[in-house]
Amino acid sequence: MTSRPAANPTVDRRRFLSRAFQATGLLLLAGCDNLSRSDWFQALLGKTEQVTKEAQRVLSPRQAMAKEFTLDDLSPVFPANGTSDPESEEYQALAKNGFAGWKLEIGGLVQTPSRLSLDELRALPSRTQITRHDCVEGWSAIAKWKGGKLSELLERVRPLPSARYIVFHCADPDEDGRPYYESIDFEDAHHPQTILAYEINDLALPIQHGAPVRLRVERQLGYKQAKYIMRIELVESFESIAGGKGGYWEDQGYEWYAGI
Ligand SMILES: Nc1nc2c(c(=O)[nH]1)N[C@H]1C(S)=C(S)[C@@H](COP(=O)(O)O)O[C@H]1N2
Ligand SMILES: [Mo]
Repeated sequence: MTSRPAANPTVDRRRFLSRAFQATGLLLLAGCDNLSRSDWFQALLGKTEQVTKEAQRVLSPRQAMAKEFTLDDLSPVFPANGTSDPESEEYQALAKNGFAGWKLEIGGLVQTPSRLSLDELRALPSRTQITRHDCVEGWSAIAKWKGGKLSELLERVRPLPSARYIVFHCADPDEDGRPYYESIDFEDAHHPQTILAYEINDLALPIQHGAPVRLRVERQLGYKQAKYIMRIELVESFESIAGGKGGYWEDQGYEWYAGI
């Protein structure tokens, strides 16, 4: 996931020194309020501003952006994986009507529990991004996704201070009746590339990819990208949900934080 090692050792060394400098600047920033008036520190601040993005990558890699691609990079075929058509009667009825009757329920630890139609979700500030999806089963594919920003949705429902995780409940139970679900924390929920996607490659999300809405949380692996989202629940802990590990695959031993 990190950038390839540079072939040129001088460039490598320069990168290292510049990162060390940035990190030092930020550490000073964190600890030395009283230095902010001195000239040299103002100068350092100016420099720091230019490189803050880089420095953040070093100090808090979870806030870094996932790599974005161009239209030329789109995969000719984007495979469907896991459920490709939920069997439940409720879902089938919604699909028949083009999801006109679908409402996304957002509840749990929020001040304003809400139900949003697809049109209301489409009216949220959105983001479009071309990213690579990596499945643990060994395939990757690049697609263009458009969706409402999860951060904007959360702002509207006003999370209570005790809320720590966002749980996505999906429409597709497995053969044993265990529903697919996933969860992320607020750091990922507020990441600019975390969206509730309703379009893939400029088309309404088809059923195989999670219609009407699926999660894109681009710094993590495929199984975190919950499809067929019916309900979002804010919780303090996911211990009492299903197997207690925060997701369908997590309950079967996968990592909860599936960073790439
Ligand atoms: N509801 C639901 N979401 C899901 C799955 C699933 O079976 N059900 N499979 C996951 C896995 S393992 C992957 S790789 C991706 C596949 O997304 P795609 O079908 O759009 O390729 O969805 C993820 N989200
Ligand atoms: Mo996957």
